[in-house]
Amino acid sequence: MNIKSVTLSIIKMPLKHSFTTHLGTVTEREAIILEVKDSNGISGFGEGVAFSSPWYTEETVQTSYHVLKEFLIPLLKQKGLAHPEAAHVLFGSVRRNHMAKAALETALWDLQAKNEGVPLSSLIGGNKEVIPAGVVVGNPDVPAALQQIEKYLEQGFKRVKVKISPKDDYRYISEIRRHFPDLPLMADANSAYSLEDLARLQALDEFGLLMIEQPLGFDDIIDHAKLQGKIKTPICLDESIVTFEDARKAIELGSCGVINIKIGRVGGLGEAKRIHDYCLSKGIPVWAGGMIEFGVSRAHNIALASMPGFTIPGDISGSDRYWEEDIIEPEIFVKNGMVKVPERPGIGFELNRKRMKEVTVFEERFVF
Ligand code: OSB
Ligand code: MG
Repeated sequence: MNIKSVTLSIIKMPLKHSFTTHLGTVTEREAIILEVKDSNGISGFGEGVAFSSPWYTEETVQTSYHVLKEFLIPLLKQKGLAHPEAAHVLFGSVRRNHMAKAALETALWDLQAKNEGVPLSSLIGGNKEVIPAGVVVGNPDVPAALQQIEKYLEQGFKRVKVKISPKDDYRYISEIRRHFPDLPLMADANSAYSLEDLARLQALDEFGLLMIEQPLGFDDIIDHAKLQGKIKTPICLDESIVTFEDARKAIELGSCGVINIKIGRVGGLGEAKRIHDYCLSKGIPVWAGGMIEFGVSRAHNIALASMPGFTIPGDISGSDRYWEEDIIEPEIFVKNGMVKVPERPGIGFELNRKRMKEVTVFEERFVF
């Protein structure tokens, strides 16, 4: 790869509807859009998915920016890179900071695919033409949640995920189940419970949830194994799996039956692929998680979800789920509950430069 420049743009956009978990409410989204340019004049795009504050993981927009500017971009400039597969080793001298690494690494994957003239999905071994769309409802108010679910089902979404906490779980899920008895439904707790809540979690077994996501500690795989032995609903891990080794250990311990893979959380597409391959070999289904992201990250998620082990609809919705106008063209849309995997080279979407101008709050270019 012959990189000539890297451009970092911090963008900011309000959400169409606020998104609530027990950890807080998101009403506005900041992110870093990263563009790498090579000597062929080709551009690759990545998105830094850290939030403005460290509520989901320890990273923020500002920490990612700092790590990219002071460490990752200089490493790439000084040492160069033969293939995006090697980025994991190149960035190995920087501990964690996975979302910062993934922002740059995913842009390199897009660039590589474009140089080879193939869709990113094909380059990483994807074999699907369309993928099923799933949607997340982040609204603790029952009537509002029911109304949203109704609307999403009309749009054809294949699976609905809701956010739960011990404050109001049984009533919340039972109301949804009463209105939608056959809905493929799952619940994400974002670590709202502890083992002391065992009875509450066992009570949810009766609702036939597809899975319960990250009920216990954000960094735990031990208590999750204990819990999985005592509840029927499969546990899906999100926050706890930040490396391939975490996935291997969680599966060996029996901490989960399903894994949610997020490219940003695990530090890049290469690591996401390794986790996918391992889970496929162990019969553990995976799905692509969401980060309330813009189109660039959504496009990378679509490529990821085209791989054979992604057998469950992920948190993949269209551009219009959160945004009045996305930063890519064409926008991503859901048709009959499915999203098309692009056939054009790379991520298959262009950056909408006009929209980028409207939402960019800071920009800096690093020339190699
Ligand atoms: O826990 O999966 C999560 C969004 C932001 C941070 C964490 C999570 C989420 C979601 C996905 O639930 C929402 C989406 O992108 O549609
Ligand atoms: Mg989650």
